[in-house]
Amino acid sequence: MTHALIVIDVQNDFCLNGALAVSGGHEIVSGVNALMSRADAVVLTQDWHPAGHSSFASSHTDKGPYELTKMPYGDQVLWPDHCVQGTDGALFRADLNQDRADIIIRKGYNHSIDSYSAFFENDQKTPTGLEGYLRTRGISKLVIVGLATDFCVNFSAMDAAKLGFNVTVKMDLCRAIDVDGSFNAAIAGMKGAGVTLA
Ligand code: VGL
Ligand code: ZN
Repeated sequence: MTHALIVIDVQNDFCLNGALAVSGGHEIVSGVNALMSRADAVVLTQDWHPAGHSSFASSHTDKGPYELTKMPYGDQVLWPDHCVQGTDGALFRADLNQDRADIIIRKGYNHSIDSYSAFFENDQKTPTGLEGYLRTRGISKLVIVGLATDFCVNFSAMDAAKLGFNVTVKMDLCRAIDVDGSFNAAIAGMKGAGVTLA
């Protein structure tokens, strides 16, 4: 089966000393690089927000980071400013092998909608185009790794499973944020959706 390695958001802001650092985020990079040679296709995703993005707590006078707010499309966790377009924090970790990437999917660039998933924005209907890319390349199996397990990895894996891809998440090559039980909820959700957790 033709398989793609989907590397989620291995960017400076999600790693050591980053604006939204995920504990141990930098530890996965060498293992992720090692998986690339075995994949038929390599996709990197890049969280890519305009300054003042609606998912930033700093854009809401009444809320702080990690608090929930209501958006027209549903509940949204508010984050510290991160992965702002053109900043060093939005760059991939320097030690990530970007040369092997066939395509880089950017997401979160619409000011008023966040996008955790590599497939759809958080309104769950605006596509990024990744589904079409994978299907036209004849790819049916996805191995997903990256940051963060409970947000962008989880949402990407859930959408991929709903779209009918055969999905494996390699847990040792992911790290979580874990706000308000989000890690356990993500694990339960992915298992329920038929995602293989390896
Ligand atoms: C992510 C929160 C906000 C992620 C991105 O990559 O998991 N989390 N933006
Ligand atoms: Zn983001």
